[in-house]
Amino acid sequence: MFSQLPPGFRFGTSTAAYQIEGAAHEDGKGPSIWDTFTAEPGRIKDGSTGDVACDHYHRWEEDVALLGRLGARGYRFSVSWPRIQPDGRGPANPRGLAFYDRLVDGLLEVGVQPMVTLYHWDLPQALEDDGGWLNRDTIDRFAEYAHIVGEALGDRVEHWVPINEPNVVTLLGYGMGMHAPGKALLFDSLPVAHHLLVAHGRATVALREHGATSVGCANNHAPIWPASDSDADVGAAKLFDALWNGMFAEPMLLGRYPADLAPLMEDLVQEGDVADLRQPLDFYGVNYYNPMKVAATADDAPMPFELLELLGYPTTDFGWPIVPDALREWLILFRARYRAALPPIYITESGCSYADGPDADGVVDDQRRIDYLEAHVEAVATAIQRGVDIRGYYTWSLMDNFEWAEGYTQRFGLVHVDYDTQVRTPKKSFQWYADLVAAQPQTEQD
Ligand code: GCO
Repeated sequence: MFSQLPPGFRFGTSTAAYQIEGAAHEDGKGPSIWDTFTAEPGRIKDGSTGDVACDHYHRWEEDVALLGRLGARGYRFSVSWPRIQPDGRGPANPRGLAFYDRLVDGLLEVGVQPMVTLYHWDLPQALEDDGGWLNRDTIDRFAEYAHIVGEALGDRVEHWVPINEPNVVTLLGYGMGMHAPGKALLFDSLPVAHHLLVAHGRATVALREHGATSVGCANNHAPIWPASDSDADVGAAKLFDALWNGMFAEPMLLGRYPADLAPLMEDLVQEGDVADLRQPLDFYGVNYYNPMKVAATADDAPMPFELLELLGYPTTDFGWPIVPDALREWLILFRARYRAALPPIYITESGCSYADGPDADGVVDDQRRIDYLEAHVEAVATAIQRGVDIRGYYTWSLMDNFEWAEGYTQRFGLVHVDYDTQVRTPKKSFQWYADLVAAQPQTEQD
């Protein structure tokens, strides 16, 4: 299907703890900021929570069996910090650790290699009560947590991602209030970005002390397109590009903030921070969905930019534009920009929301998802041909799950989940992906 993909190219799937596990108050797990946020009226589109989600905490063996049947060698999941340290500090909760211990062993038994995300947004509420990521002390708490998980799982996990999408945590969680913890601090959220970056570096060091041989990242990146070629719109797009993309890529890869943002960050940078945050990465994870269109705003507007709908492209059921060529071109530009500083890339998230459900025969015909995946894998394959070192593609997501502020109104899975019965139904795209994986030549170590 994609002859130009190198042998051993890794296909995988991705999920996250709060979005699939459920068991939100079970076996000693403490509350996370998402347990708090979803309980606040009006925060979630359908008023739902992750209390049950896909009940993966209890059905993990069934889900591991699905992964074995899919045959994709990679599976990216996250560890719930409050399941390990209920208050975000102190000794580990043995029942929490035991869950992930069993999960990792179960995955390895069916030939699936774990890619573990330490933080996929579910901060222990107790730490948020002390300021959360606005509080520098959370960096030390995160390093302590990384040591605990690294010691417990470091001998069996293939790839590690300390923090998922620090830009979304910063801008949506603390800047705009659209995600937990729901703070709308605008530019006063920038300390969060710095603390996340230092925490990422400290966790990388901690994981490596426990034998981790592959630590990377999972940064949400998007091509930022100005609404017009006016100086104002071009300037606004450049600023948003620095905030959304450069704010996290430049420090991780070059040990510095983008020039436009450095003056805003310099007072936050303490002795040793740059050395901490700039740990060499073994891989660079890219979460890609679509380009973003940005326009300038009026002088008295709260922010100097605004996101506009990107028209002229087909869209998913979530309304997100489908632009696989933008992924290809962005990867080529990204490599040209960072060249020797850039380690091999994994696409750690790429996927689409389509509402297709089972028909009268129980078949979920999500041909649109197949078309989407084919186009985006093709874009990756062409980028590889054009010289970008990309080692794998992890689609978001293995199964339909809790889509943050959208609740359960969006379905991203290769597997349909009936939330009333918890019945899993592999969609047509599941078999297509399984066939794609089977057609991909593996190397002996895979
Ligand atoms: C993200 C998160 C995922 C989302 C997915 C669809 O990239 O926002 O990592 O948790 O569910 O991307 O929005």
